[in-house]
Amino acid sequence: MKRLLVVPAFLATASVASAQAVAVTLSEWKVVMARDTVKAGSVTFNVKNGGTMAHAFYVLGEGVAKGSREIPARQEAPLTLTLKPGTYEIYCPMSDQSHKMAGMKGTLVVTAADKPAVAAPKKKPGA
Ligand SMILES: [Cu+2]
Repeated sequence: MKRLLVVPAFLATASVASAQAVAVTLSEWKVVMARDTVKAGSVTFNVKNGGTMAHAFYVLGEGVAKGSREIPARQEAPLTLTLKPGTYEIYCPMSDQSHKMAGMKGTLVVTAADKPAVAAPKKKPGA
């Protein structure tokens, strides 16, 4: 029996502090995202094809219509998008969307970016 060596992809992607990374795993016939809610801004999807045939990852909504390249089985590809708040459809666009119809789809919710955690100091009256 062969053992699979799994190297965490996120170890290499922490260069930009504000960027969010979402691990995505494609297989027959699912799209599994490490999280389905992100904050508005730059989001990098680290898309891994864990299946046995080629898949891809596509994001549609709020004026965004972009996808990864076609990813051969057992390979990975990153996809970085700038997303604004809203609801996005994610799916595999392969084979005339028959993969999507087979279940490779999901929903991504983008929330407004964080407000500053610390409130601005109040001005003292009459200062
Ligand atoms: Cu697919």
